[in-house]
Amino acid sequence: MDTDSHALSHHPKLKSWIDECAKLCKPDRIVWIDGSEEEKNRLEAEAVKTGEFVKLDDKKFPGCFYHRSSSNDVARTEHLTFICSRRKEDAGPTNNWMPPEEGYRRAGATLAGSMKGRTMYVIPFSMGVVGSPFSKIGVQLTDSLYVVLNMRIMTRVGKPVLDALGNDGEFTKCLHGKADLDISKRLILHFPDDNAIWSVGSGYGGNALLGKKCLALRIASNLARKEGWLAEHMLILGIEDKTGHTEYITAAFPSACGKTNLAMLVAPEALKAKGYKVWTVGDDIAWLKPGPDGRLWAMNPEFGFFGVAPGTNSRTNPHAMDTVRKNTIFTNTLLGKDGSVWWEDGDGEPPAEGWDWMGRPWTPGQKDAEGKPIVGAHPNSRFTAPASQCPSISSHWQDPQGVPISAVIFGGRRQHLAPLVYQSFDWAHGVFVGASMASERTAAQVGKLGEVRRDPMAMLPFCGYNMADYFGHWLEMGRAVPNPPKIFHVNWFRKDENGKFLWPGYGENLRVLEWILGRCKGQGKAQKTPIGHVPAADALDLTGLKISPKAMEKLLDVRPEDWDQELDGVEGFFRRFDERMPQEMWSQFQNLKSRLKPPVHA
Ligand code: GTP
Ligand code: SPV
Ligand code: MN
Repeated sequence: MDTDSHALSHHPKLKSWIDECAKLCKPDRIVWIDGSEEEKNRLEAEAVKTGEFVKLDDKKFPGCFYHRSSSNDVARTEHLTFICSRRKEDAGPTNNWMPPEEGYRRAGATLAGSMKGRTMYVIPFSMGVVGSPFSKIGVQLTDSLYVVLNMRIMTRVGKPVLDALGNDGEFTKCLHGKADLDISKRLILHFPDDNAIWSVGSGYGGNALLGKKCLALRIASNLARKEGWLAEHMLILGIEDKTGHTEYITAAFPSACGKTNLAMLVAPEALKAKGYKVWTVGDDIAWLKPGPDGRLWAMNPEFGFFGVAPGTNSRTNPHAMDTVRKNTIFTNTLLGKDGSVWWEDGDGEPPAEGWDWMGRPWTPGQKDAEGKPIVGAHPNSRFTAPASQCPSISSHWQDPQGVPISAVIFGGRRQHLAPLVYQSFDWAHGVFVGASMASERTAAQVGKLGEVRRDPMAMLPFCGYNMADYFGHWLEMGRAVPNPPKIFHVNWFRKDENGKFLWPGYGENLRVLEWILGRCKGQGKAQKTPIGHVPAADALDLTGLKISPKAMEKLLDVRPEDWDQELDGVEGFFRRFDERMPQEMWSQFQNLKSRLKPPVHA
């Protein structure tokens, strides 16, 4: 085996772990990633040579590349994702579990010799600013150039990370092998007791970029519980008012439910006129810690955005469009023969000729045998772009300790039921609101689209331990932070009887955020309902927005008889946690039940 001449580390445990993995996977070569520009150019050229990358038109898309993943490898595969804790109870009823020995054995069998003829890259990476006590270091071994080039955008990589790690620093051991991309052998395994992740048989997104969902959520949520903080599937944004004062909000929505869009929100004219500006701190993951001022602070551990392409255009998300103009990797969109990329509900006309996300020749308007239009881009096609390129990036996005949070928002995709916005009565009720939330399934994970499933705190696929303990930890955090954020729930996706969205969404969502921030300051008119405080009929600033009073009424409507039905779903879900469920969650459930159906007194 040809070992990299410039092995950069003097960390004995790191080196012996790499030796062990190399012995298993048997790569021809080991190459350490240093994070330099020279390295980037070299690896991109190599990826073009192997066919993993297609270089896009350099005038229209400078520094951009196209990649198509295997057609059965286009979204996270939750059924193949496991928490390998020592005891099954510690993974809880919502996670797949496998004994650690079995995980190592099964994945090891697939990894054995799988890197013959390939290069194993060593990627030292930091989630959070390099060297900060708020950050965590990982080292990913991978045989995928695509993964290397994505990790270089999504995380801080290379020499500075090894320097921060020193000779004996802690790091998460991340082993990733494509093997033969066979879905029947695919396994995404987390070993919280060993601070390790093994991923085999996938080369895409959250399955393969191990710093993201695997480390920054599943492993980090375990660390966070031990160390007294929270690792969450949340965007972070700042809202600056006309005095120049900025308040920060985090929001947890399930995958493909609007985090990137909200994080990059552009104020509608009427609110711009009031002096509001919105700043992006993060679009997918937040680490929240108690600050010395008694508030909860949030930081974005990532360095780039891995965003959904379809639906992104200059009207819905102009800042995302500006962000992806250069130095961006596009995955599974349409590839034009003119070296362009395009996706459904994107900007402008599609190219006259191209290849769809499966590599088949594609022309606009093409239909399948049943006469249905053939999409050019996979619904979960994505862009990978540096966060620094976002025009609305906050000047505080790289503050190691993050920003102080005024409001936490939970939200889902619900055609019916959930009103546009409501406020919880207090922290414990807010934790209940998060724990009982549900959303319709999207294309970001393999499974039946549109099916309503319970997705507490948008963490169902990402919490690395028993969620009953996780709810308990959330309750505990409320007690540990003297001045915690207020907790809200939003739903941009309520539909009318014709199946049309009632709320225009996107930039207009700032009208809701304005009410939320008002409520945090004890302002903002509200009406009390059984589920929480909903804006009073005239409380949202709707200046310049064409929306009928009837639509607004429907958006804010809370119908006890519908919620009564919802209770069954919540109860069934909570019961899955047996004795482990904190009593407080059941008290909250009973309280909601009696608010919906006040007991009749004789
Ligand atoms: P992940 O990256 O998978 O975690 O997704 P995300 O939560 O960041 O979702 P994203 O912002 O990428 O939005 C997903 C889809 O929802 C896109 O097709 C958007 O166009 C659409 N969307 C986002 N915000 C809104 C909104 O306010 N209203 C409506 N109707 N659609 C929205
Ligand atoms: C999500 O699915 O929530 C994503 C994309 O952000 S992935 O990185 O694939 O998890
Ligand atoms: Mn996400």
